[in-house]
Amino acid sequence: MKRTAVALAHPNIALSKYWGKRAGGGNVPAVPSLSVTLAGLATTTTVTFDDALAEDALVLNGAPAGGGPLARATELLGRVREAAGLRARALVVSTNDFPTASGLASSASGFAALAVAAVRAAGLDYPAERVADLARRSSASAARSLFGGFVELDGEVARPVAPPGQIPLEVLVCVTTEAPKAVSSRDGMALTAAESPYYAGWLETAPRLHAELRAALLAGDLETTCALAERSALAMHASAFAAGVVYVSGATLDALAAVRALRREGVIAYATMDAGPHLKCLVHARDAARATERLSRTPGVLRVIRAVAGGGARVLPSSPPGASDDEAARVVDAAGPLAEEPPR
Ligand code: 2P0
Repeated sequence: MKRTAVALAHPNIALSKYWGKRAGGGNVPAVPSLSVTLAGLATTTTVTFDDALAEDALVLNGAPAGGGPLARATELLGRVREAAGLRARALVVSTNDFPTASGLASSASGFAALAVAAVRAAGLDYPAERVADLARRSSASAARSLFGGFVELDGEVARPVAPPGQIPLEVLVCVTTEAPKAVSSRDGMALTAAESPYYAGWLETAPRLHAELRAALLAGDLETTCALAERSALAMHASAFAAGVVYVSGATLDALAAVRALRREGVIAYATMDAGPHLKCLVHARDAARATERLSRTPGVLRVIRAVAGGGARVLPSSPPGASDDEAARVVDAAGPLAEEPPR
């Protein structure tokens, strides 16, 4: 027998950053974070539990994947199998409609889409919060992609805090390299915690920046929200830098200088960076075209991807070959609880 479901999730960019994990395991962040889920870029994932399969299998962007990516998918599938009392192995087919080296966290949208599709295919009746918890165990930032708009992850719990239209924000992703990152987030966090003299400072600073940013966002204050986001990114990178974990490149710093030059000209533009050299410019929507033009001609910036806030992860209708009509209908009906909120 085959049980299948398809899900879609968008990447997210943290405004207040998660960096570091609580002791004791379970992949629980040491500090709260707040992100914006991006529209227009998506991972689509199909999970098919199939009694005829001997092992789980993963196809990523059209190519069979093994090693670490397959092991991490299998770990999530194992949790779902255990909860659902299923023994069948699964075929996972996952596709990003954005380049993997774009600096957009494909693990966030990837594990969010995988969690939604696996839960649905297994027939588990989980609310979004519980699916987010499942995704968090695989990749903490993935928990935030379950929800649309502006989303908080505090300890083990992810929750939406404001709708996509809360502030007129555009995110300009400045791609600075096509190469994969040298140090994974996971390793970078572990090194920072173990070796940075400034990690304690980060742990003390991050919750305060997060609370201030959250309050500014809820007040509809775009400029303070973005200014605090830049502070959070710089504090995170400073703590990592001191452990020898350097994600920025010369191009990142040139783009940062361009963002600051825009600011001196009166544009509301701030910068954030994640575990790689790409810079994301947080800009007022009215100035997004001007900022894109400026950043596009900054040396070292290969291209600029524009994005706005979007919706949460959701089940897509599917009529898999071999599924009974009942099964196909069940998957379609199931789109309800995790459906995207209507556009605003
Ligand atoms: C964030 N990042 O808040 C921070 C800022 C990157 C820099 O969350 O170990 O892939 O799988 O939980 O979620 C990237 O880390 O790490 C991340 P794991 P994840 O977006």
